[in-house]
Amino acid sequence: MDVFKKDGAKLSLKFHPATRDKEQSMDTLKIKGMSCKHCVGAVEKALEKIPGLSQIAVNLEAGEVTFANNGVERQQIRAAISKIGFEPGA
Ligand SMILES: [Cu+2]
Repeated sequence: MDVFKKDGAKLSLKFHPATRDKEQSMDTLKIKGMSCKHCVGAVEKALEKIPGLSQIAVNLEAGEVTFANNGVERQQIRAAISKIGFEPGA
């Protein structure tokens, strides 16, 4: 988590294969259909179950979720959102 507070540190990790599993990138995904904090909670819960995702933050106003992704296929994330009744963006 601290890694993302220091740009220099994040960059240097990329050049060290041994630290690869600590390497993460922040992703954003649009989500249609969220209307209240319960929707937000449902999306957060669904994504927290996926190993490799962390720092999950849903923005209701923007209709999107931001997360740190350590190697999870985008399609898998979209499927988890569809499964609970929301419409993920591309
Ligand atoms: Cu709701």
